[in-house]
Amino acid sequence: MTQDELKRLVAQAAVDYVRKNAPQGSVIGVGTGSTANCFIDALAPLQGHFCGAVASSEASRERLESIGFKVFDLNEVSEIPFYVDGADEVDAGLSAIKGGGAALTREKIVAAVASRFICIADASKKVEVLGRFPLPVEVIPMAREHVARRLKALGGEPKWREGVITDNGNLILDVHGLAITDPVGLESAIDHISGVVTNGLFARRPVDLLLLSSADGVVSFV
Ligand code: ABF
Repeated sequence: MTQDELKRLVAQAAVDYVRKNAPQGSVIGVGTGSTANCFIDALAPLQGHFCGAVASSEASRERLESIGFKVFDLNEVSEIPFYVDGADEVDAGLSAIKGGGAALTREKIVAAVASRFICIADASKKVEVLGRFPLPVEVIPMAREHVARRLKALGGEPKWREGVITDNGNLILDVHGLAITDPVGLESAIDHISGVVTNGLFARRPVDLLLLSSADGVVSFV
C-alpha cells in the first residue's frame, strides 16, 4: 500500500470511531496535515452527526468549510469530545512530537480543550525514542536567538525554519539532535524559556487513543 492509502485507511478508521462514539450534535476537533486532511475528506458524510467543528489551523478551517462544515471559533465552544489529528512521531507511552506543519500551538490548545485526543498515523510514525524528527518550537520573533541559545544549552541543535510564519504571527525553531527519553520533563523545560510560545511535545497531555495503519490494517493503542 502507498503512504497515501495508509493515511486514508487510518482516517476512515477514525471516522468510524467518532461516528460510534461522539454524541449526536457535538463539536468535533480537527487537526492539520495530510493525514488530518484525509480525515476531513472522510468526515463529509457525518455532517448531520456534528453541529460543527473546531480547526487547529486556517488551512483545516478552509478545508472543512469547503465540504460544508460549520467551523466554530474555539471561544464559542466549551466541550469537544474528540480531537482527531496526525503526528510526526509517537512513542510507546503515547507522547508525541507534533508541529511539522507549524500548527503546534493551536493543536495544543484544541487538544487541551478536548476530552479525548485521537492520533491518526501510519506505522512509520511509531518510534522507540522521540527526537529523530526535529522538535518544532514556536517562538516570539524578538526572542529567536535567545531561545536558540537556551535550546542549545538543553543539548539540541536549533534551526530557524526561515520563511515560515505561524497562524499566530510567530517563528519556528526546529530542534535537531535530541533523544527524548523524558518527554514530560523536556516539554516543561522548553516551555519555561522566555519567548517560547509552545513546543511540539505532547507529553503532559499525551495521545489518548493512537490509531496506526499498516498493510495489515489499523491497530489501536491506549
Ligand atoms: C499535524 O500534522 C502535525 O502536528 C504534524 O506535524 C503533522 C503530521 O502531518 P502528516 O499527517 O502530513 O504527516 O498533525
